[in-house]
Amino acid sequence: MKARWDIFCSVVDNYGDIGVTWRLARQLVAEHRCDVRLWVDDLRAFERMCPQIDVQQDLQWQEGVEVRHWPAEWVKAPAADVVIAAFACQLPPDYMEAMAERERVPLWMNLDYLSAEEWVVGCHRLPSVKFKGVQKYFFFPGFRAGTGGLLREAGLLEQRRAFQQDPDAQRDFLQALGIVPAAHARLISLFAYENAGLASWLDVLSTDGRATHLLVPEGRILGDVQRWLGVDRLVAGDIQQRGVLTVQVIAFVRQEQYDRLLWCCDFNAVRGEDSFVRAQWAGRPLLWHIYRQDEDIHLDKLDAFLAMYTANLSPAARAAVIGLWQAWNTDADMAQPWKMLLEHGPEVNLHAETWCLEQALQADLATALVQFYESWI
Ligand code: TRH
Repeated sequence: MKARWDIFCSVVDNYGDIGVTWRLARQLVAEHRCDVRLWVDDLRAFERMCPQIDVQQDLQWQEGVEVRHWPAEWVKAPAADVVIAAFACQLPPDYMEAMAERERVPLWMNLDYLSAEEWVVGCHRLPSVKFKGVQKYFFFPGFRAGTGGLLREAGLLEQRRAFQQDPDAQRDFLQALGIVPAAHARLISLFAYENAGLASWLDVLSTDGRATHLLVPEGRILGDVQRWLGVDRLVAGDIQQRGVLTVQVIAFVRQEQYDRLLWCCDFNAVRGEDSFVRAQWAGRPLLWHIYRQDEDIHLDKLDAFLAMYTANLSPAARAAVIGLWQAWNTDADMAQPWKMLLEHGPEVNLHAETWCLEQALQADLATALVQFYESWI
């Protein structure tokens, strides 16, 4: 019998909550033959990365996943064999009752936030709270051995490599999105939150010795881009030129297309959680805009990742990567750190692929969840 999984996603803000759960749901269906119901409280956020979503439908099937609108007024539904509360979201009280009423109680997990901090290893798979005999467990994704790993579909790296070795496929893909970079221009994607340091980075890119074509998906950073360009309102399709820098605004694309976009770029600025992981699988150098948390605790997370990521770089390249990422995450001036990074370009490029391969040695998150369930029953 196929195991039935319920994944609960409450969209707090932005796209990471739905981005992660949608990716996980699809993978459980496609690679582990699970029956998956994905409960989402905000179908509009979902629609951005999956345009075939019908926001009016409470129940629909998408790529083998039963997508359910998670209504404010809960309608009774039987509990599944495995229940995932993504990012510590609160399950409907009636659903919790349904879990407790089952003959065999379900495996209930909190799928936590991604962090490279060491303590994650000690907490991964630990029991959390209990509700009427139903035990909840912590499940932590992560970069270290002993965590739940990262979302990575089977064959992803092979597909990525084939695409990166096929200039025609890349050109056709970009052209279909209206992107035609000049020959030899450096292609950069920019997905970030508001950032006061952006202007200094754009200044240096516009006066650099090499041309840059910057792709900016519509979103939160656009205000800073507009201010730097001195224009009122940018929309998808707009292209502006300043010195050797071309700035192109692009529409938010489907998740699979966003992967390909990252694969095409020489450098990717990403944010949050899911785009951050996808940029690592792209095997290209990246810059992470971490999601801000109270009391700057996100900076500990940033340092923990940087310590791991740069451990095998030469001291000078390590300092360059750390300097750039720290500047970006503290709204500091980006000019000098960017120039430093360029000086170590070849080493940092090579390292991006090595890091990707090292991370791919771990079991992926979906497999780790399935294995946990199998060992639990
Ligand atoms: O959007 P994010 O900032 O999301 C989150 C949320 O804020 C969440 O609450 C917080 O906990 C988390 O960050 C840390 O960044 P993220 O995680 O990268 O999610 C973006 C998703 O959008 C990801 O799945 C990739 C997808 N995407 C597309 O599908 N198409 C696009 O064009 C772009 C730019 C992104």
